[in-house]
Amino acid sequence: MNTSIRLIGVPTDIGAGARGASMGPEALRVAGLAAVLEAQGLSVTDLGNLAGPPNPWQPPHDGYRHIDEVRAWNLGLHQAVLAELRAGHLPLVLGGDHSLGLGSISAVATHCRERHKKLRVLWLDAHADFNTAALTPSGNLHGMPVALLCGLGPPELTGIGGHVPAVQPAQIRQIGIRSVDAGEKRLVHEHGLEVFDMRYIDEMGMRHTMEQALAGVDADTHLHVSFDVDFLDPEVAPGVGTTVRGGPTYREAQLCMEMIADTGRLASLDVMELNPALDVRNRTAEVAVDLIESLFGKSTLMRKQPPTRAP
Ligand SMILES: [Mn+2]
Repeated sequence: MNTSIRLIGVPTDIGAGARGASMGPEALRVAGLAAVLEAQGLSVTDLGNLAGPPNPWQPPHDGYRHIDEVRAWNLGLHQAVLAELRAGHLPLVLGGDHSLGLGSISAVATHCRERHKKLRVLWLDAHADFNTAALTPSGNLHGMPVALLCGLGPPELTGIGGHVPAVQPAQIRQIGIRSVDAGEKRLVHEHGLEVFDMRYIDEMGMRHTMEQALAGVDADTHLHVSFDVDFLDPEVAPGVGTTVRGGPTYREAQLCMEMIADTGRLASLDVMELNPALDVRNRTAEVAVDLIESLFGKSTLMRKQPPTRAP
């Protein structure tokens, strides 16, 4: 891969139900993200952090919390990601809460339309993030980005990329899901989202799951990964605001990342919801960096040619 990776920090918890994901970008830097990727021979440029409005910590208005601020952060992120893609770079978004998936993925979708590329989004998460204000009392927008991307929600947010819906449900595969509200489940089925939940992974294994999720990805496909750190089992990754028991183990997650890397099609990435305020000695950030390393091709495979590494 001769792509140049661009780190874009988005230090906000504007869409979350707990404060602290705003510190995520710095924790990933402290865990050595750039150095680890550079050690693999990749070119990495850290563009620093985007700026945006502070978190006013208000209750929901008309069913949504902080809609103006969420829009502002996502507009900025949309522009930043689109600029990097147009310049031929690989944007790696350091969140921040998962409401930022809206700005990031709407930009990726715009880019794919411009280049006539196929888009495949892998949504690695404990949650479907397919809520609407009618379904959730909390109004936290980090539970809604997939619905927003599919055109469900207020026009101030669904319209961020100028194309509604920004993506089609058929372009998305969700993996690791294990916490979905009843109404949300109905909506997910109505819209035909393809979901590989934990029951599926338990029964079929991660290898088969990833083969299915990646089926059809070819040389013409832009592969985007939106990695919510709560995808992982809380035993592995305690530093998130919305832990759900029963997630993938460290090794299952590694296999997931390695199989994505094997496609050679990864073209953009979000790492979201890391919350250092809830972490233990930055352990979760270090796990996330390990997994990102695998996503960019560090292999534990011994049976063929092991990758050549400097001693
Ligand atoms: Mn999420």
